[in-house]
Amino acid sequence: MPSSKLLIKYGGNAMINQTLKLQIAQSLYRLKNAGHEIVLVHGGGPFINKALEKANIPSEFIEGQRQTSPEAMFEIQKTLKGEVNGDLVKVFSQQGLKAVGLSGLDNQTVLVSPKKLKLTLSDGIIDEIDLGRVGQITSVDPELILSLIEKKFLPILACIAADTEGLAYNVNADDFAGEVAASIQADYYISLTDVDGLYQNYPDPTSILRNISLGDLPNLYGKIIQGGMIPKIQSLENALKKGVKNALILNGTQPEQLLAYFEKGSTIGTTITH
Ligand code: X2W
Repeated sequence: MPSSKLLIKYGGNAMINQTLKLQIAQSLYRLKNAGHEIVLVHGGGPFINKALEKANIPSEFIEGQRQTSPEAMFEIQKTLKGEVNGDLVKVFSQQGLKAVGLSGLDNQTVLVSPKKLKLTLSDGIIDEIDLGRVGQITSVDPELILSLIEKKFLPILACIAADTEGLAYNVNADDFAGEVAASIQADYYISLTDVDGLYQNYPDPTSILRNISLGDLPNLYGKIIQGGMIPKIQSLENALKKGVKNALILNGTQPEQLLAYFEKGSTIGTTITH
């Protein structure tokens, strides 16, 4: 496969195990040596849950977005940047990956405004929910990321961004990854999930859809795209519409899938193209 610009979204259960993290780093090392340019965006939902619990801060998700008070934001920033990003940079650097830890705050790479969520209630009334410090991305400046990958660094971005005043906001990692993938015009936006792809009939492995097109997606929501997959696929769809060439769902708990797909050209995961 010719070398490509890869944006990889890493989060959820694929992150909580140190062995998996090490295997991902080793796979990325091989891909980078083969000439691919790699940018990693990470979440860390399970780590945030633990940190908020420890700090006795209640937390609730509304439509896949964590309602975030200023106190919660303080803990989230410490967890994502100080703990999760710091550890990824350490593990990846030890594998020779020239890892650089960043967030959307660096060079104002990602700017946000407060996210407004409108819910239609059963009686048809539209309610606007205040999510607190949850950011809706308004712009991404790709310059810093592009200059790093050009010099063979591997930027690792935590999904935190600020408004124009510098106030920090929590951004859903899938939303963040999709917008960054679009801004750098990635050849592949790879979402490392906990499953092997998009199933027509979960968990029958023969029912995984291997190739679908952007135009197929509207008919699949609510049918085979359900629950936690909805925001992930919406983020892939958004990125494709903004110029990303391919979107790919792989299983992050099976790190060998990255090499199987990009080195061996194996038919695995689900690829979404234009
Ligand atoms: C997410 C950010 C982390 C994330 C949160 O607070 O959990 C919002 O919901 P995963 O591991 O990719 O789920 N932010 C606004 O998305 O992490």
